[in-house]
This record gives sequence, C-alpha cells and structure tokens, in this order.
Amino acid sequence: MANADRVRVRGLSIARPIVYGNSARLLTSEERENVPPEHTHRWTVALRSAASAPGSDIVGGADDLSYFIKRVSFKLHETYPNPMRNIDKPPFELSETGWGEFEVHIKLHFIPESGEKVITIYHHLKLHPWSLSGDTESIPPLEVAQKAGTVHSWQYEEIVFNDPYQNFLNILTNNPPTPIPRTNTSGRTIPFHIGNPASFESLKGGVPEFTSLLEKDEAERLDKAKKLIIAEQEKTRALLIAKEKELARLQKMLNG
Ligand code: SLL
Repeated sequence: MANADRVRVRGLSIARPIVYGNSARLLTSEERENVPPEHTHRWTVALRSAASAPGSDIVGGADDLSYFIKRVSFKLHETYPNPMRNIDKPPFELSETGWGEFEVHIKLHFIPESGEKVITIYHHLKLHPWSLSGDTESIPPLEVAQKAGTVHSWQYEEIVFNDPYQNFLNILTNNPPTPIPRTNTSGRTIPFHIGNPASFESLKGGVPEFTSLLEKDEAERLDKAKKLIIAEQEKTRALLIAKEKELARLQKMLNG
C-alpha cells in the first residue's frame, strides 16, 4: 500500500448499515427423511446489507458487502460437526438443519485495506415462534409453528469506522449503500426493537424489511427511555442524600 493510503482521515466517521439474524422453518416430512431423526428445522443465519432488493423475499441483502468484508465466520453450537464455518464470499450466510436454538458467534473480518480488527456479534438463533404461543418458557406446539410459517429474527446495526485510512475511505465512498426505504414498501408496519429480536418475527403476509422510519421511531423510543433513566437517577440521588443526612443526624445524636 502506498504511504498516502496509510494516512488516517482524523475526525471522520463513516458507517455501513447491516442486518444480521436468521430465518427458520419446519422441515417437511420428506426433508426429514434425509437428515438426522432429531432435526426438525432448516435455518439460515446471515449477515447482509440493510436494504432489501426490490421485490425480494429475503431480509436485507440488496448490496454485495464484499467490497469491505472479506470473511464472515459463523461459530455454531458444538453439537454441529466443524462448528466454525468460514464464509469467504458473498452471500455471507449459512444454512443448516437442526433441532435447537443457540447463540451463534458471528465474526466480521474486514478487507486488509481497512486496518480494522475483527468484530464479533452474537445472535440467538431462533427456530420457534415464541411470542405467538403466548408462552415464552416452553416450545410452542407444532400447530402454532406450522401456522407461523417462516420465523424471522433480525437486527439492524451500523458498522462505524472512525478515522478510516484514506484508501479504505475511498473504497467505502465508491460503494454507497442502497438507502433503506423510508416506509415499508409492502405497507406493513413491523414491531422493531433493537435488542429484542423476539418482537420482530413471524410476520404474516411477507418478509420483514428495515426502514428509516422504524429507525426514527426506535431513536425516539431510546430517547424517551434515556430521559426516564435520568429522572430515576435523580430520584435515587435525592433519596441517597436524604438518607445520608438522616445518618449524619443519628450519628450526631449517638455521639451525644
Ligand atoms: C439446547 N442449548 O439445548 C441448546 C443447544 C443445540 C442444537 C441446541 C444440531 C445438532 C446436530 C443442533 O440442532 N444443535 O447436528 O446433531 O436447546
């Protein structure tokens, strides 16, 4: 790399929106003949661009992310043979069959020009339409799962690069991400809660899609939550001060 490319552009941040998560569905009886008898589901775990391709029935994935991502590794539960699965070209996804939910460790390796370290994200692989059965403790009955169809659990995230190398910045700016639509193109609203993939699932009538309006809603929700926390902190602090005063008063009394 030329020296000029190794210069960091200080004070600049550039982000790329992604989605990660999984979809899952029950295996058909024919499919079950060709897998271990305890396997009940086929699932796909993926890391994709946030925008969905027009008319596509997959969540995200409008853009090929290999201009900045070199490898995505998915570390599966150790009940799987060779649990470390490296995907070195797009689409960065992996399909398997299985019977249980577990935490997938997703490691993003960026292109060498980035000079960026590996990022690890965690995704709880979801197979069951938990919230549909109203019982979040036990696995929903088969009829509920059959009715739910494909289960989705996806998270929106932005990968932020701070002080990027000039060369890497050029690569990024030459590959602008497809903007996510402002509102859902299918006209459906989606409950979208960062950190709560369970609420973003099993949408009847189509495939979930991330939109900037949802992002705005989420930002407002976070803002409200923050204000609430600050108010709570103030209350607790006032209480603490009162208790300390009380303590000082009692100590004084005790000391005569
Ligand atoms: C559970 N903690 O007990 C989880 C573990 C592991 C799921 C789930 C594959 C197995 C195989 C598979 O579905 N593992 O290939 O035999 O629910």
